[in-house]
Amino acid sequence: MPAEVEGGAVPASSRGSWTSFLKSIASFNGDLSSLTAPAFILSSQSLVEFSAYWTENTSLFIAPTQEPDPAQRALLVQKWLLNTLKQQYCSRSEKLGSEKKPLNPFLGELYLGHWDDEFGQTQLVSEQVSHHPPVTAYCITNDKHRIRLQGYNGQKASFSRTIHIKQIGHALLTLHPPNSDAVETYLITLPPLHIENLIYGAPFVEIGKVCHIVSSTGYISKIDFSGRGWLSGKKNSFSASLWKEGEGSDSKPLYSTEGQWSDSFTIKKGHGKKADVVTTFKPSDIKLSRLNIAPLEEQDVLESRRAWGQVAKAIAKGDMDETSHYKSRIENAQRALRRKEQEEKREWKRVFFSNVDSKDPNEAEFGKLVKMMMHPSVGASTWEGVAPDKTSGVWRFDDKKAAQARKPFHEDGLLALGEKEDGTSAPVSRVGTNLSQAPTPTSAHPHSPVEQAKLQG
Ligand code: HC3
Repeated sequence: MPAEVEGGAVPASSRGSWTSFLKSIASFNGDLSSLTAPAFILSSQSLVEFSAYWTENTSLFIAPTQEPDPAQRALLVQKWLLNTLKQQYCSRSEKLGSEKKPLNPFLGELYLGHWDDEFGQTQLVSEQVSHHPPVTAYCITNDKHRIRLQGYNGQKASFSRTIHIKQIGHALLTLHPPNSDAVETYLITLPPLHIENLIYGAPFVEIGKVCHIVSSTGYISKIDFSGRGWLSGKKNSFSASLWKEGEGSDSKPLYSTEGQWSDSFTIKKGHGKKADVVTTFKPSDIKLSRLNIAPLEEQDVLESRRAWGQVAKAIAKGDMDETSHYKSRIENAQRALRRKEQEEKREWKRVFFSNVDSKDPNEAEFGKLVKMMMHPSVGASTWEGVAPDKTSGVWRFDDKKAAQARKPFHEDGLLALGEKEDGTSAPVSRVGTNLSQAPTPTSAHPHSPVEQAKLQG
């Protein structure tokens, strides 16, 4: 069947389940983790890994730290961000043929690694800081070049013709200009997305609306996204402008950039017909650095690849009974642990991140940037990037905690996964003190149709 007909990209044996999936998403409740997807669309990559997409282009990430001129620095930040979009939003569908359903990280799941290249070491820490609602926090630091990106994000989905996803949260980039101890901060907003091509069974992501970058140096970037069939008629189109607060505007910018973020774009000085081309740029020309992560046997039990190892193997084999069994083992152990924490009136300890209060003196700069972004001249008056009720707080990397963090990161690590030392299943009731509420041990029904039906990506 050609891919362009309804369900055409779906394997013949899965067409029925794809149709049921399409019917089910029309009425789902906004929590992406509750979507039950057919087996062929499940990915073995957890969402906690997605944080790495921000800086695989290390050369562009580091570039602003080498630039003495603040306007050029702000332009380099914009260029880096535009460049991350291909990795963040279409690398998976390019590689796998469609956007798969990632694994829902469990609370405390970690993804740790570092890029080692000519720019020194850039370290990545990504931690699932909330499960309901799901929120991932990350911090990426290059000490040699004194630059750090940190942020957190959750997603809120809705259905109207397709799946629409609002990203809740934000990113903060801090850096030092060359030979200076001054710190400058860039607040980056996260654009909304929608899923295209669902009906044909080969979904891909498109970015919508707007993304802003506001800086403590007064520079403002606005990126307007337009999908296929709008403005230029080309997919992943955008137009961006950069101006200085009080000295220009969105329509009278210092620099304007246009093109397709997944293909090529042109940066011009000024705007309109008289603007001079500064450079034309292709994200695919940029060398991406490979993230180094510890071998599985050296990983902490809560590190993503180690924790989901058996699920990933089962997905790769296409064995859905086994996938369901190992996924349920983690999910049931998590539920039992949450109950135990509730009974003991304690909370799961986050290893690297803490919740901050808006009154915290360290948050003053952030407060100023939020004000700047909400100013009518910038046009982000409806920004939802700080909504502690929707992200279980406002999350920041906690250097003190990080300095003390040692493997094993949690005493309850194996119990949190429902595992014993030898990798076999721990009886889940060991975790729950209230036996009447203890979930069914997952090992009891690894192949039951009920477990299969519950299978979620
Ligand atoms: C919506 C999404 C999960 C969230 C992903 C996020 C927003 C995560 C943070 C990253 O920085 C950027 C990012 C990129 C892609 C987003 C994913 C695309 C698809 C996935 C859905 C949960 C999958 C929906 C299922 C299906 C079968 C339609 O693909």
